Amino acid sequence: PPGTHPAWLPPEAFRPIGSRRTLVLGDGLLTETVHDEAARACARYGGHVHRHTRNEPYDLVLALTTAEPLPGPAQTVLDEFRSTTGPPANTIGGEGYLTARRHGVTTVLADDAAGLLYGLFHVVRLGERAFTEERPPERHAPTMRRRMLDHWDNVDIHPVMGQVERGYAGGSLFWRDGAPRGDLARVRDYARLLAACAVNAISVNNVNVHATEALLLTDRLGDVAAIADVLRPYGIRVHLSVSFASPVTLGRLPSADPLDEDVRKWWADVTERVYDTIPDFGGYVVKADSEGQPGPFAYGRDHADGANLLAEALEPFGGVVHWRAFVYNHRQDWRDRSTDRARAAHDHFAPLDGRFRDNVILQVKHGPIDFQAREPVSPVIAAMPATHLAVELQVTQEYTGQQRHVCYLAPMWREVLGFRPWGPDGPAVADVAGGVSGNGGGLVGVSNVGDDPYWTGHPLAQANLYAFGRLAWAPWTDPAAILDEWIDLTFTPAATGDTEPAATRETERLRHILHTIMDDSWRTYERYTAPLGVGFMVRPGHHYGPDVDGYEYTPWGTYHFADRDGVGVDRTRATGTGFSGQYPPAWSEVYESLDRCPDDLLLFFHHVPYGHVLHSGSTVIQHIYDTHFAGAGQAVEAGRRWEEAAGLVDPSLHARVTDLLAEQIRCAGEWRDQITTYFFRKSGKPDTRGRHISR
Ligand code: BDP
Repeated sequence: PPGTHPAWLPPEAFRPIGSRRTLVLGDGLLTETVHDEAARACARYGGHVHRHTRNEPYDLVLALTTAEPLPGPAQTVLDEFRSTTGPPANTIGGEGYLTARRHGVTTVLADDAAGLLYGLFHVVRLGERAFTEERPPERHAPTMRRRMLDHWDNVDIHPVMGQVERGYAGGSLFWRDGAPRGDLARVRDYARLLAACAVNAISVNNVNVHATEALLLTDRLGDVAAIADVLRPYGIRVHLSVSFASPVTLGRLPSADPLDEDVRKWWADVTERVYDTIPDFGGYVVKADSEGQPGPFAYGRDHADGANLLAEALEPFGGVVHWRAFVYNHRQDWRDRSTDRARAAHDHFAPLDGRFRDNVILQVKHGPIDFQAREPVSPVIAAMPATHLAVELQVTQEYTGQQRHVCYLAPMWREVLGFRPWGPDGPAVADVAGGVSGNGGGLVGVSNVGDDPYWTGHPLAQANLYAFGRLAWAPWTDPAAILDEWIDLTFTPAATGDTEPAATRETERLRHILHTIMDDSWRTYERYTAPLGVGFMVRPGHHYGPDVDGYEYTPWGTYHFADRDGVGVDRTRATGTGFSGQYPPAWSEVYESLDRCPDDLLLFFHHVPYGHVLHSGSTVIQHIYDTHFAGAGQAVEAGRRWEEAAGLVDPSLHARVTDLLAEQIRCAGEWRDQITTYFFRKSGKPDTRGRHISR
């Protein structure tokens, strides 16, 4: 709740029972953080933390494998692990940890201090269970080494976008009215929150780099360094979004041409200064030649030239450039039906595969268009085997309810990460982003956090932040299991009851209510908004609420082509834009075939008559009516279920969610009415179930 902080460590771990003791062994900044966390918990619940092995019994041992000598319980666990798994699998590895409970002692071992920190949070997740049953050694290591959140935060308030572009959780954590916010305690809490789900990188400013923000690279670098200092103890490296035109706008050079010697020198010098100031600086994020941002096209160069320019400057310091593949023409001639925005990223980037330097990460939005509630997976992900690819997700709910609607996104992300672009026997998206030994581009999310007391505006949107980190670490995890973890970490029994069995019962009731509301909430949202993968029926500009034709006759390239006979975008090779041909055969054949194309994506790939029969047996028009009535009804049902949570959660949190659900119900009804009316008028086809559709 606002103004308080949750109990981070389970009381069970630190209650002074008998000889309860915690041992933290090892060196390095992050080991100090682990120690401080443990010490803080002990101060709160009792118990003692030791830094050196003594001849005493321990309940919790947190140690680096390099600590000499390892205390008995830790050595036993390490020996058992090594004897049961042969090399090379018997190493723990970077950021990984080994947990076990043997002979009444819970142990976490890691090769590096980041692993120790993540192991500590694993114990937190386990709660009491970490200290009850015996457990054999279990190794946990991240699938993706890069787990990053991009903040679309402006330093100055932007006249249209405000302090945070597409932010729905108040102001920025970092900036206010053109200056650093100065509340580093809050940034520290944020770092801790991110470490709890193992996010290890952030960028601190908007990808649309305006004049003030551009200065973070040079004159205002000290502001970035101050943030980096606070994030460092939690293992988080800072990145900056930079403008490709910086050599001109900041360096007063006549050009930003990536092949110009003066330009290369400018970036090299500036980058050296960055690393003098922030030695563990992560690197640059670049949006170029997109939606008005400058880029290499102005100089007749391509995006490999552009990305390599910055990569060259960062390389001596171990930095990376996150170069975004979100490049398209937002001033298309909408009357020319052969142009297709969905094609753009693949058209621009696939031919460049193999030309990027090793420290370039091409950051690809998960879908080919723009974070709609339903899109196919971007074909770029399968098209660039010689390039490090990161998959970009939108944690901030721009197109999924703007943190006024409940929309738990982990099921969508899990589908994306599990998608196999080459067919059932090929690697999945998670394998591509993970790369060999985790060294792929990883997962990047656009942050949904702001200075709101609940961090994310809608308290239930916190689950998306948490799930993002967990899926970047372990992409095969069941979204419902992640939700359980989040529920356990967020709603402590202490807040819900007094005696233990009663508290447990209440927690379980709350858990059931939250699952009922959240598990299917993404599909509910999909049902009452744009149908069958067609996307973009939102109000132009702010993108909240329905406006079916809002973008239909504009230069943005996002059309549904509804007329009296049918709806959808023909993206086939035979008769349409040819986008479907950008996939490997396993999927291009599926998507192109009217018979095989999944219902969910039908209108993304095909223009069909309203009477077209789906796999579900329903017609397109009837499906549109049915899903919109069903989805809006499910929003009402979510509101009803939440009423049952009164008394189970903090009253102010309950009130906040109640208000937001009222807005979701209103807005879902508006979507239902506008979409059903629109399609009824276009098609003239009545609802076979006779529900009221206004004319
Ligand atoms: C779109 C947002 C816009 C962002 C853009 C991006 O509407 O505000 O600048 O994505 O990803 O979804 O750069």
